[in-house]
Amino acid sequence: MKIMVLGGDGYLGWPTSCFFSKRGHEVLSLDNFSKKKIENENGVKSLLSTLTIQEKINNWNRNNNKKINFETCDLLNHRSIYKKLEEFKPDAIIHYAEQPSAPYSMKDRSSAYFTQMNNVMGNLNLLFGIKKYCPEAHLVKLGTMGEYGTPNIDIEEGWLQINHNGRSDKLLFPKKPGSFYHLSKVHDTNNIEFACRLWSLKCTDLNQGVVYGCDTEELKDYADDMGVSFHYDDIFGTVINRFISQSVTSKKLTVYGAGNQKRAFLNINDTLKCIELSVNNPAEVGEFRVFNQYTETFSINELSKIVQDACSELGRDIEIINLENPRLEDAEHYYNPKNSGLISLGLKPIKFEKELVKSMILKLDKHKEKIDVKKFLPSLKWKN
Ligand code: USQ
Repeated sequence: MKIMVLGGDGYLGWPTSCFFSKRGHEVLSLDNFSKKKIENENGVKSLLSTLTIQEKINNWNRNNNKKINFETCDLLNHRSIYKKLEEFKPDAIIHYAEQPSAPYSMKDRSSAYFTQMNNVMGNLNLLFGIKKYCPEAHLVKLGTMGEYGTPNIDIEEGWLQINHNGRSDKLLFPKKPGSFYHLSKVHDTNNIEFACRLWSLKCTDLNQGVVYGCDTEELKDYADDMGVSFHYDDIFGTVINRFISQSVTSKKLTVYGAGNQKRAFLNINDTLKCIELSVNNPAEVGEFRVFNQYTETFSINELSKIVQDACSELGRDIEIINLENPRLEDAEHYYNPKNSGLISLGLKPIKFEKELVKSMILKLDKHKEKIDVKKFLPSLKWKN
């Protein structure tokens, strides 16, 4: 299959390119390096995956029959993405090419503006490009569980059957996102659903939970500078990856607020499996299909306890600290999202448990001298 990976230099884009190359697919990976620019501007960087994308791809291509091709492309430049779609004619397009950080989007006007401009307009250019050059391609788009927020009702997979004043309809599930970043994904959802209706495109929108992990099956035998882009800072680091890095440096686990907020999580290897299941089982022509892409839900307190207990088993005494929550989020809430779509396609979830935490800690131990512990404290607040 011809697979185009947008955002091919990112935490998910690089391992996804390797995953499909390993399975014999033709992969064209594109990136505009906007995340690298934000990293440089904010003084943060990945702990692993320190080679450039060209170095990583050269190493990969030396060892694998099916080569990955990489090209620079900015979705905001519609001519650039049009050309790639016209030339490559993908069967599937995996779209990660968005500014992924909620805290960054809340920094100031220009970061909120960049996030929504980059994400929403880039996605819109892509939709017009697909319509013009490859309307049969299956768009697999990364959305987020954070689009839903934490409503006081069960969260369905994208759609909700509503009965109102004696009439009934199936409508997009109501959204209550908690950052300008999460809002950008809601806007994307609306645009894609409309494009599917208007132009009979086929799309799978993956409302993904918080991803964790410092390794994938395809990259585990390579040196860590070839690995996944692993962040522990308050801008790009997700909560589990931060807790593991805090444990490695014997720092306190930074629970925001009382820690009773619940979120949906999945291992990075399960992300790859979910993408594969989506690609192998495409949406129908004109269908806007939504899967909630996560495997487990935890409160932040539950997560911190699992990490703390795993540390104890390694003979390390790690403390937990409750910091004033820098974000605007419900401190106590109902949380019952559905995730049967990908499970019914065959997903076998990896569990977040102590053994896995210990293996992450032992892997990152080798890099602990490089961790800048000043980056653990939240520097960006939702409300000043
Ligand atoms: N949190 C802490 N301590 C920390 C960091 C985070 O308690 O040191 C808490 C936050 O308050 C929040 C939860 O952990 O309640 C998740 O925060 P996060 O930074 O791990 O994840 P988030 O900002 O929600 O965003 C991440 C990815 C984003 C993706 C999203 C999925 O960066 O790209 O869309 O996870 S979801 O959260 O389901 O929307």
